[in-house]
Parts: sequence; C-alpha cells; structure tokens
Amino acid sequence: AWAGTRPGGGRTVPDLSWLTAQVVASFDQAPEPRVKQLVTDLVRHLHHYVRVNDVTQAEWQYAIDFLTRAGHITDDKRQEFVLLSDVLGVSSAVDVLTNSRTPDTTASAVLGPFYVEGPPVAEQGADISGGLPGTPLWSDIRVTDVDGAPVPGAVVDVWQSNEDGYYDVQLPDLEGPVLRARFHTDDDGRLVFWSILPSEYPIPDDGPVGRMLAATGRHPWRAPHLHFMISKPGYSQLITQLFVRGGPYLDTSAGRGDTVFGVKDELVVDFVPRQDPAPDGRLIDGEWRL
Ligand code: MBD
Ligand code: FE
Repeated sequence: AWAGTRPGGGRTVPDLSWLTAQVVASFDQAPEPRVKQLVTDLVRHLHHYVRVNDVTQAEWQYAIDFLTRAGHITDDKRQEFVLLSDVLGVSSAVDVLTNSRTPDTTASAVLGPFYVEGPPVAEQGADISGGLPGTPLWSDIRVTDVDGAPVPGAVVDVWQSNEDGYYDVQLPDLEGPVLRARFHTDDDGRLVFWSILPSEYPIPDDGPVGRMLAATGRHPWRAPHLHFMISKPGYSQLITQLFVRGGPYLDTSAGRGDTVFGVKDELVVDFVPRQDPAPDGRLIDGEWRL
C-alpha cells in the first residue's frame, strides 16, 4: 500500500522544538551562508512535516524506500527524481522563480527528463522527423532580444515526442537521434525547420512516480508540446515549450490538466492548419525574446 492508516490518530503529539533547535544549531559553523540557510530551513520544514502528520516509523521507512526506488537507475538508464520533482510541481515552481528574474523575456518552461546534451546539428529548413509518421509541422521562429532586435547565431536545441507520444530515447528500435536537433539562427535571427505535430502522452508511469500518481488518483498525461533551449553568450538562456492550442490537458484551472503543471498561457500557440507546402500540414509562427 502507498501508506497505511496511522494508529492512535487524534492524540497529542510531543513537542519537538528542542530537537529541531539542536539540529539547526549543528549547522552554526557552516562556512557558506547559502548552504546554511537551505539545510537549516529544510530541517525545520521536515521536522514540522513529521510532527504535524504524526508520522510513524513504518511511514517514514516507506518514504525512504520510495526515494530509494525513485533514485534507482532503471534498465533504460532513467531514474525518477526529475519526474518526481515535475509531478509535485516543484520543477515548475523553480522555473517560475527563475523566469521572474528576466521579466521582459519569453516565458520559460521546465526542462523535463528527455533533453539529451549535444543533439545532432541540422541545417536551416531540415526535417527532423526522421521519416516517422505524423502531421507535417513547419516551424518559422524569430529570436530577438528584449528590444525586438534579431539575435543571429543563437543555438536552438529542439526536441519532441513522436505521434504516439514517445521520445526517441524511449524507442529502442530507432537508430540514432530523431525528433531532436540543434539549429543556429540566421542573420535575421530566424529559424525554420520541418517536424511533425506533437501529441499528448503519459509520462513514464511504470515506476515509483507512476505508482504514486495511481495511488493518488492522478493521471500521467502531458499536454502536447515541443521543447526548445535557446542560448547565445551574453543573453539569458531560454528553456521553453510551445503547446498546441486546442489540445488536451491544457486547462490549468481544472486540477486535471498537464501532469507536470508546465503549461503557461503565453506558451499555448496556434499550430495553424496549412495546405502549402504540405497537405494537412501545420505551421508555427513564433517569436522569442531572450
Ligand atoms: C516530458 O516529456 C516532459 O517534458 C516533462 C516536463 C516531464 C515528463 C516528460
Ligand atoms: Fe516533453
């Protein structure tokens, strides 16, 4: 079971402030003030948490086992700490804090677990679909600074899932990377490429995080999105996602939306239906400020 029923509910729990004070005092000599602040406050919150919930030995052992399983490297080389942070909304919370430091730039969004360092370099106009089936998608994006001036030579990494909602790293039969690439913006800060329309998909739910979602009555679905990481020395780095307007799991108000709480209204864009040059194609016409 995810957690047992606690015996002796409703009792008066003992005071722990003397113990909390001892642990807090133990960090007194921490040489780095930021480290001291973070560990001290973490201890305060954890002590508060176990006290107000009158946590039992068995429950705490369960929590430790859960974290151990979450950190365990699986056969497909994943571990689930990022995913845990994502489904608890902590990744999004840190993302909102980060983005608030650069208020005039395009909204950011969480990195997620499927970014791979050093994707294959692609030319302007390239097709990154690797021939996988799907609705053709043409992206035409301009990268500017906060005053609207074009940013040439920016490195733009793109990654997305296929029509069935799998990233290449989840598809063992694929040879080499697909649906991920590194582009460079041209002299006008522009970037154009072909891929396919992304679809909604469940985050990996066969591990401990998936069990937690099931045990709490939550679904594992993410809204359809494309990932981007845009960098150029001298500019703030932008890690963001674009969401398909009209797609499922976008409704942030219902509590039943995107399972990692990654949707921001500003990032929901039209993927315009378009006949030319692809029949039944779609078009993204975007602009980002770094
Ligand atoms: C994803 O594809 C993703 O983008 C995030 C943030 C979490 C899990 C899977
Ligand atoms: Fe993703």
